[in-house]
Amino acid sequence: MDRSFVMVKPDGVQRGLVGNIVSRFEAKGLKLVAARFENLPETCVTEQYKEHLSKPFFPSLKTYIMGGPCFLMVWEGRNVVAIARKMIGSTNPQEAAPGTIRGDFGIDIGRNVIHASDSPESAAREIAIHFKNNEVFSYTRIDESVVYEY
Ligand code: D4T
Repeated sequence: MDRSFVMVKPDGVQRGLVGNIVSRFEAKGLKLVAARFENLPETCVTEQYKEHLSKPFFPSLKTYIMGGPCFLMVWEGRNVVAIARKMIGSTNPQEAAPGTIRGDFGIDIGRNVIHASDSPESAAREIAIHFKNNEVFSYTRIDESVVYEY
């Protein structure tokens, strides 16, 4: 099954949105296979956002992400990477469609509530940054036989 790395950013945690966000992914039929809170160390933030290191917004992005605990998750499901990106919406919450997480909960691009991997390759890289193999769990959700068309 496919996996994606999804992270509620500090603004989402501080606004009490973790439960709502987890509920949306669970109700979609996706399976939560790893989760924990963490104050991300600088090394993880620079590794996570390495393609943005030279961008003008990187210093404020780093301060924001390190400004409080993040809620880190791995979600599993068929085509989960593309599904999660659709569920979180466009990077700029003002352009994100209503019904998406950023569209429903955000206003500024620098406070866009949530991250989700943008490709299967990014997902594998990001999961390896944040989780050890034994922190990602394997179990069966009892609704899998009705969520998927076999
Ligand atoms: P993340 O990686 O956080 O899920 O965001 P996206 O994948 O949707 O968007 P991104 O990589 O282009 O941007 C990473 C992160 O930087 C912030 N950002 C971005 C910002 O503060 N100002 C900007 O102009 C841009 C482009 C928001 C998300």
